[in-house]
Amino acid sequence: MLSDAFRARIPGVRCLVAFTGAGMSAESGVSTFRGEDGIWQKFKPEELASFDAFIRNPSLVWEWYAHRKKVLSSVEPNPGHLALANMETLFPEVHVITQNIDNLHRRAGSQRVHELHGNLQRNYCIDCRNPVSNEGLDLDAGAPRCRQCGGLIRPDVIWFGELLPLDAWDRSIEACRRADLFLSIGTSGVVYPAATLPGISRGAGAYVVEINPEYTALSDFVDETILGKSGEILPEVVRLMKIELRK
Ligand code: BJW
Ligand code: ZN
Repeated sequence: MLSDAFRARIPGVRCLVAFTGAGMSAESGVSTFRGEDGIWQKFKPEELASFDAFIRNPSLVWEWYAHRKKVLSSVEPNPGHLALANMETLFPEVHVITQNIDNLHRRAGSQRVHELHGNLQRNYCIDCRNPVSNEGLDLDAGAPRCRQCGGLIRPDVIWFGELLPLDAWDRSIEACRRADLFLSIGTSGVVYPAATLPGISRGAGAYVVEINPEYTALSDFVDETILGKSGEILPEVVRLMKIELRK
């Protein structure tokens, strides 16, 4: 399953970057965005995933996020998440750069997680910026309000047109520049600036491998694509990595 070129790289890996998207969590039961089963089939991104949409109709946007928070409260990391956490025992430095907001990498035990699009565990007031936990939210009466100032509370996620968190972005760029091996997992690679990361890492010398059941916008720009589900491929990659490292 691993090419000779991929295998040959493994013993020299000091820094590994896993860059993940919604497909990473598909086998945990979390919907992807695009494609046949994606949530954008049912909901329009421009009506839900922008600040303008939120201000236009906060209750509608909250209905969508309340539903997704509920889904996330009942899902578990899958064998793919666990395999990535396991890679930390094999290489000196492992970074997970994720576009996902589901917290599943941390729950699987990954230590260096850089969240580019926020985290659904957190919320904040758009006026006073006060952070609000999920436990502190009252979602029964439409869009929740801040207890300090009465402002609207929003989920701490990154919508279209918003800047990515600067610290997570800077740490990601640095890791991409240091990486010897870069795995792009379960992302369609169409959302920017996240989609620039595989190219940045490859330009700095990393061997870039994509893992996805389908070819994507990134496929022409990686060293190889392994076609398959991450929950099945990644445990096998770990097994083969261990064999290469024992040689
Ligand atoms: C499996 C699998 C299995 C299935 N195993 N794999 C024109 C050109 C270029 C850029 C732009 C443009 N117009 C606007 C922009 C900028 C815009 C952008 O990129 N738009 C493009 C869509 C055109 N980007 C932004 O606005 C970003 N900010 C920004 O640029 O700031 C600068 C700026 C400021 C002011 C003005 C203008 C610019 C912010 C982007 C924020 C993205 N937010 C979302 C929502 C997060 C919150 C939430 O979840 O509700 O992030 S959108 C959504 O897409 C989400 C995801 O993180 C992101 C990426 O999606 P992902 O993860 O790749 O999922 P899918 O569904 O696309 O793919 C899943 C893949 O899994 C598929 O390939 C499957 O095959 C695969 N798969 N099963 C492995 N078992
Ligand atoms: Zn407030």
